[in-house]
Amino acid sequence: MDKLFRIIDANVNRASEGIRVLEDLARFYYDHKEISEKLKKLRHGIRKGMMSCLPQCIAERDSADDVGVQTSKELKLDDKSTLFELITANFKRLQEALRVIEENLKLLGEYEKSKEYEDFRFYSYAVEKEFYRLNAIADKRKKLETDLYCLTAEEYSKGRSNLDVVKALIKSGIKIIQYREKDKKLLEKYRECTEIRALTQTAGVTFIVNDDIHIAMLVKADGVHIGQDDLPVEKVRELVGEEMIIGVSTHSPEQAKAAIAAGADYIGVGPVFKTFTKKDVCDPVGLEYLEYAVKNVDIPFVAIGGIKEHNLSEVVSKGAKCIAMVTEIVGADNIEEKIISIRNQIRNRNEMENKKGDI
Ligand code: TZP
Ligand code: MG
Repeated sequence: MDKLFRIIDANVNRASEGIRVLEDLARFYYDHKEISEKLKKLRHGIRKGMMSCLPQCIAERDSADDVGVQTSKELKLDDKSTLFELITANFKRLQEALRVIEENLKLLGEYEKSKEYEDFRFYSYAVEKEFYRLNAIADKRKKLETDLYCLTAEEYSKGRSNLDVVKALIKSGIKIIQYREKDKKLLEKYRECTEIRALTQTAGVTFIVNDDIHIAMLVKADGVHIGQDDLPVEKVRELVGEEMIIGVSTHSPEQAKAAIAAGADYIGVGPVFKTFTKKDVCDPVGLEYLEYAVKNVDIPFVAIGGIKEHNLSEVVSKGAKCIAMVTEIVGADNIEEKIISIRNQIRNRNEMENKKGDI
């Protein structure tokens, strides 16, 4: 029976090492204090629970003669290439180790203690779920990192189809495209979105569908964008899951706070200026709400509404990092040239602002 301590020893180490990998990811990669603390406490609990039998564990330890080491090297089953794989592997390592400890403690007549390790295991399932959410948020943030957010609007596209516009946007290096189409039938919208999804997928462009959650889900878009009068964000999340981006149009600090609390991944901030593109939109909120967002909103946000080349610098100098334009781009004679010109302006203005900051 003493050999059972060898198994327990190996699995306390296995569990603690698995947690360490996760704890350091939470702490240094995701900067997430709460999850890193939870994992730290779990690691201490697992070690502390075994302190009383540490002498027997050490006595039975014989890593030099472990018959499993060579197998592990030969099989290379532990190779990984994504963070997701790393996270999954280490939670599984932790949970399997806890189960092994649990079972062996029973044989050693330590039933009560085995139940403590069962509790640790169940706790780890809950933290695993939180961790996956963290990973999903990080993935979604990466998809939202860009300067220019473009939307379709066929009626302002100078006779070009939504698809033609999307192709021109992709060719110009645009990294986020929203399909926004208020006048077409559902089936036509679905068909267009299917094609746009294929094009954006190939090009590595983030694709967001406005309003139609079911279309976003069916075509496997990266995200869905909803307004204040659409379904509540929490309910949309229930439908689309953690991996899909949810964007919400907001027009005031109160709406921003509510959207963030409800789990939005980014918010639209606007309309900054008067716009005729959105029919049912409120009056412009001006640069004031944008200033609020720059100072207070800690999720990605997109400045939108009436932004054109001639007023772009005002928006950039207020600190907006991502700017959405509809008619200015889809209605341009030459979309590619327009985008080059807008991007130059954004870059120049940012450089000016940075220089000001250096003085
Ligand atoms: N949401 C707030 S304003 C707006 C949307 C979709 C329309 C912006 O269009 P434009 O042509 O850039 O003013
Ligand atoms: Mg809407």
